[in-house]
Amino acid sequence: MIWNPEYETMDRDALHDLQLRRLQSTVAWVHERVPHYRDALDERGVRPRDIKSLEDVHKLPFTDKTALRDTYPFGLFAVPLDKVVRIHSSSGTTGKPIVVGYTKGDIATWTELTARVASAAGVVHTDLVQMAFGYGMFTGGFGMHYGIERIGATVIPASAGNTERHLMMMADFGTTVLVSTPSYALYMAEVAEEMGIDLKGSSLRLGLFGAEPCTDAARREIEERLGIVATDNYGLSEVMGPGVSGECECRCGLHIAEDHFLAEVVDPATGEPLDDGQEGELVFTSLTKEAFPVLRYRTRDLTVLDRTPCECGRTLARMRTVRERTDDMLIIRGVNVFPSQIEDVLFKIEGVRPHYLIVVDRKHGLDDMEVQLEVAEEVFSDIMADMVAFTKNVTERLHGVLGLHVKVTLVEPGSIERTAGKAKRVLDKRDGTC
Ligand code: DLL
Repeated sequence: MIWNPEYETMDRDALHDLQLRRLQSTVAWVHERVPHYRDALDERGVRPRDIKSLEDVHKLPFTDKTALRDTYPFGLFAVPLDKVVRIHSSSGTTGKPIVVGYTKGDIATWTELTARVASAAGVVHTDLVQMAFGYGMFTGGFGMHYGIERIGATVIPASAGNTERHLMMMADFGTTVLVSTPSYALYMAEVAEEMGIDLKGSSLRLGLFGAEPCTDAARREIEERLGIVATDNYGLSEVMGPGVSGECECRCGLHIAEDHFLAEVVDPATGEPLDDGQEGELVFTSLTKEAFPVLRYRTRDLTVLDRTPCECGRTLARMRTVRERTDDMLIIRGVNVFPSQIEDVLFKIEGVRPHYLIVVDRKHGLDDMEVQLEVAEEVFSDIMADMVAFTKNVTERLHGVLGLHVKVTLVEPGSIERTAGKAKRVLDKRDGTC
């Protein structure tokens, strides 16, 4: 269902007019209120009144994670704290997290946008929706919660973790929709199988998955093992959280809430704008945010934009599902490797389970890459010669795609750590050197 036809199916010329007006206000808003943006605009000699067309967005300075870290915690807020009704922060594995704030108006927008995403995915007011995103500093839980409640569906705020309790509630309550990361959905399937719970025969019919990449193979596996339709939605704390974009029933890209965010794709190396259809780094400028507006935020996520009309009737641009980030790339003995390339190879091999860990180290001055891989019981308990042949096959297929020798180690089912949130697929022990 289209939650807000007025905006989601807006004529694109009218949309561009709206975007321009909102862009002009945002630039004036940050110039007046946020010293970091004022300095960056002044340095480039750009005044708010210089924004006369949408193309003028290219005159604006980029914002990256460094600016957000340097102004920790509230330096980029455009309103005083007494106008901020909520704070979230990004996961930030090293150093200080990135703190983002929301006014009452921002929360209303966020609710509207997650309602759109959930609606586009197929949630209706009669659904019972089980949330397996964490409620806390992570934007996933609260962000999706309000939108789903807004639709009128029943939210079960189970939060992340305690998988057995999740499964028990699913069975007892008759949950129809699951909201989680795709990797957690797969883990749930595994635990359900161990507990003898038949998810395929349950009332579960739909999954809203996001916060991390999901390959086609992983999506198929989720659909098969849980007996549901799996949809993808995308967002990031710096821009808002979930609700930035999501798939409709056509599942041919994620519709971006362009009335609230101006999306660009740029060459990650040069920052030069790229045309629709070309892959590059996604960049967002917020158009309506009050507490934490962003100008040309470099997401590091790689995608392709498509502004052609979609069969669902929405006119909003679609972004291709995000498989890689610019900072995911590993350089192994001079060869560029994206973890998604490895995943693509692994998931095509029968007997491989969707749990693996890429371990990178430096031995005797040389990069060394190992893939630890869980395999099905039948493969693992087979005779030695078969295990050797299986490993050799995986090694050769990885070599074929990467042009690199990768050590493959088969590990017992269940031995790779599972998380209730975003899966960790890479362990780089090289101390940041490459
Ligand atoms: O992950 C917000 C979110 C929550 C989105 C729940 C969807 C559902 P952060 O923790 O700030 O925010 O992480 C943002 O996660 O830049 C992407 O690299 C990645 N990401 C988010 N959604 C997807 C997706 C939330 N659907 C970062 N596919 C982003 C691939 C995704 N990657």
